[in-house]
Amino acid sequence: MNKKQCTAATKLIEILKKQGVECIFGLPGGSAIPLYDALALSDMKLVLTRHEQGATHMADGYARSSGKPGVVLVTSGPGATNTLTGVMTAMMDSVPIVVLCGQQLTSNLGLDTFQEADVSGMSYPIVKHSFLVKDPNELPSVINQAFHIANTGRPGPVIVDLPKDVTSALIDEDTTGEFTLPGYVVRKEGNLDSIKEAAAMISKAEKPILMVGHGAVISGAGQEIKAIVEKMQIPVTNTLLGKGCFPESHELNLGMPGMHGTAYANMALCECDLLVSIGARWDDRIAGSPSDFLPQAKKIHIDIDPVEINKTVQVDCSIIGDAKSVLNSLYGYLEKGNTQRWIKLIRRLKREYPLKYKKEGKLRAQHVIEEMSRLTKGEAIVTTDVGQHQMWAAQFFKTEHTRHFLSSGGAGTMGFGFPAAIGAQLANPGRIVVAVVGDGGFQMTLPELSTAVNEKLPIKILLINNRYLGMVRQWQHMFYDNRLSGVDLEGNPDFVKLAGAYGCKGFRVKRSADVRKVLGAALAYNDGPCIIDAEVEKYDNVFPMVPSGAGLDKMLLSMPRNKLEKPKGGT
Ligand SMILES: Cc1ncc(C[n+]2csc(CCOP(=O)(O)OP(=O)(O)O)c2C)c(N)n1
Repeated sequence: MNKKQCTAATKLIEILKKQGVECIFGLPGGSAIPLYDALALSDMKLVLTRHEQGATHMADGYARSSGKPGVVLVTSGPGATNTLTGVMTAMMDSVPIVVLCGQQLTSNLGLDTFQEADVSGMSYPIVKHSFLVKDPNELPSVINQAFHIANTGRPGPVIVDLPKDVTSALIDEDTTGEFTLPGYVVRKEGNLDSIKEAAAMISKAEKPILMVGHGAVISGAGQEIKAIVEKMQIPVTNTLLGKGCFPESHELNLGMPGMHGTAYANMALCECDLLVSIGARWDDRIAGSPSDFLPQAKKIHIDIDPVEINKTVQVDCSIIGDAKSVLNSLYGYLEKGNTQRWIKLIRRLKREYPLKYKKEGKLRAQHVIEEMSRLTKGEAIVTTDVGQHQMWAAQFFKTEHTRHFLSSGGAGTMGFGFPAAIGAQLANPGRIVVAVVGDGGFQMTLPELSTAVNEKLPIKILLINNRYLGMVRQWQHMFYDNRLSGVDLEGNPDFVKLAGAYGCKGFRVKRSADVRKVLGAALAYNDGPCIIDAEVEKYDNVFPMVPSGAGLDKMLLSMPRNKLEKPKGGT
């Protein structure tokens, strides 16, 4: 080997380090061996996962909780296609991950050779960008571009497909990997005229609400939101992914709006005269019927991605820019109005329509989640899976800090919660990490228990075990005459024994009276992951509920006596 040359794979690891990468999540295979070989020769940490989907959700949880891109390294063909659910999950929620895929030799591409799959081609609808590298000399620049694209503007996943001959080739050791991307422009500051227009609308509104979404979390706009709320006395509702950006203990916090939002958030939205979306995209869990969404209210939309403006809900004023920067300049133009009567009404709604659940009878999921929230005092990083437990976590796990509530919002990917907790715990070694999962979704990425045990991560897996695919059962109960079809999880394992088999600790709780004691013991156990198998009421439903496709004014506070029509929305 010429002294001044190194393999492109070695260069790649060097560039990852320069990008600040601390660890890589993945699983090897033939076409990725040169990359794993370069890893072995470096001091980069590898987290060996049991499945590539798990690796992708780990990188995602790492990124959501830290703000730094997560990195995945897998092999070609099935290794690469196994990442696609995780890539779609990251895309739907604007999460920066870089997925490096081994690939067949460039000379074999298109010949249906062993484990050849056109992953860059098949990924285009679900990535921010995909690269297929054919020239080893371009690899360093492409890797730098991948990080730049993933983590600037509206973040998102980037796939880099790396043929084996490319990663094995020798390249100049001095290659720095510079690049220019003239077509890729990120607008940070908002248009000043639009900012002034928005400020005037907010200043004169009598019943305004701020709706804070993931864009506000990503831009780190928490302080700016708090400053505006306190100056203007405006209540705040946070989307599922906006949880924690504005403290939920604040008296002007309304919690989550929409399908399973708080009654007081939905009622206040139906009354407001101005709704300001800060990095929230009016998604169909909130604006079930976008064409007549809150017709009484003027709407302002602040978003870094111009594509989101007027995509579903038509707005009166839009500002394209980074939330933190836009709110910073907006603050200076705001003149305090009078929202006293509005705040009085908000207080009354919060008092009269609190979140509630039955305390008597069998153990309730809400009780277990609420107690875990109480014991961790808003300081835990919480990940969720998808289903009823996710919505109860959104309702009852109070979040005080930004990047402390991680959930698959847009994609609703079952199997996300537990591996995301592994990524979050690795990025935040000193924090308590709680994964709230259902017995259905947990079993989709369960083998990652080995990964968590190997890494000795003290994750608390709070398993809300109702022995059903609960959220689907709820819909069949409410809208399909309780004809249960394909939802009974008969055949579940004994999760405490299962924990033992993986070398992790298992706890079980069946009675309300034992909840505090068992959760306390789990929180005190820090030698590795533990499963808390909470055997909860099987037939509980999540309320409030706005049937999919309906307006917020159609919210149900409990199961009505009359037969319900099938929901109009798609999901
Ligand atoms: C990968 C995937 N498959 C199917 C679904 C559809 N789905 C949404 S919620 C749900 C039930 C989840 O059951 P469980 O994990 O036990 O949680 P629970 O609702 O009981 O709390 C299903 C099947 C999904 N969101 N993701």
